[in-house]
Amino acid sequence: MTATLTPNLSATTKLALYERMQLLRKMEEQLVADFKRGDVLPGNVHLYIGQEAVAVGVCAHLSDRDWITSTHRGHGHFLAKGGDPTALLAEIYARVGGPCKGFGGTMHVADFSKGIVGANGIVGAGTPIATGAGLSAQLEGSDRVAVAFFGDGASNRGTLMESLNVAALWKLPVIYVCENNGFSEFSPTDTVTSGSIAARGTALGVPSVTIDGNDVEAVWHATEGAVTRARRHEGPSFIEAVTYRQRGHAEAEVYWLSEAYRTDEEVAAWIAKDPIPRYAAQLMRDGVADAARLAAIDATIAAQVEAAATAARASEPPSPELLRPFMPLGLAFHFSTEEK
Ligand SMILES: Cc1ncc(C[n+]2csc(CCOP(=O)(O)OP(=O)(O)O)c2C)c(N)n1
Repeated sequence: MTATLTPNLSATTKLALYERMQLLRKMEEQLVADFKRGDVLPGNVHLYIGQEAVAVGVCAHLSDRDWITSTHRGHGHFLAKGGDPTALLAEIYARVGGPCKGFGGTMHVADFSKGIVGANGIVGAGTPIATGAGLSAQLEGSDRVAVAFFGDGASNRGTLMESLNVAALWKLPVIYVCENNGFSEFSPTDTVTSGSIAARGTALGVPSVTIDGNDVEAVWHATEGAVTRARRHEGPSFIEAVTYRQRGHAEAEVYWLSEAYRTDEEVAAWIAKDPIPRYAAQLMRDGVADAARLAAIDATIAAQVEAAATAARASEPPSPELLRPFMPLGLAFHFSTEEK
């Protein structure tokens, strides 16, 4: 992978990384509260809390012309890539203001105008889609790049090997970002995953690194090299970002599970390495911002999230009429004759 290009980030960049991570965190804290209250959230959600440094450090290098594909745990990727917070909550709340007009929900948030090709409920389905986006960039001769975000569980799917193979062979501008968050549903990674995840890229000649995914600047630097390489048409890269899923696999798991699959001590040890307080401490230590400045950023984000939640709740549930163009012919005929 390309050596470090920008050794020192500017104070503006550092504060922007902090601010964006807080947006992701506070949006999902809103969802934790919504789930507990049970009034606006019509179903389950998979939260990204604890992994914010990955999406934010990667997407800081991307413009609206670049693409990302995401996973069932996709809210963070959507927001890091510049997706609209109100639209995101409206989709999750099943309201017409969402990108799928409330019919898709949490696992189908997308915004093509921002290069967000979409979250995806099928584990491992995003890697071939990002690879196809990379192929389209190559065919049009542009410097666009595509990023596939996926989990350690998805790294065991054949789709990843197929994607890496063709991307390496054709030197496609794709960055494969595996978020190794310690679990595939309720299975610890080392009980279902052989060998090193980054070695899956190395085996096919793709420059691959394993980094601390809770260190937003480490993610930023690794991605800078990978994006530069991709924009120069030098081919794909693979980043394994080691992080931790602080919440459950899904918020609803408290109703499904009869026994714990991890200890409180393990969770606490990782919360002590939470990427956001850790970065706040670093910014203060380095004199980039004092506590008051960071508190002001936090307050601004909290107000933004509250406004987004209020606006999303005010959005109407979608009318069944909106489904008509997508109905099978027979059902559409039934509806049309019923009205007469
Ligand atoms: C093809 C497929 N197989 C199984 C599932 C069920 N499933 C949903 S999430 C998940 C675990 C995914 O783990 P990982 O890729 O590590 O992502 P994480 O949940 O940790 O973010 C599984 C097995 C699915 N949605 N799709």
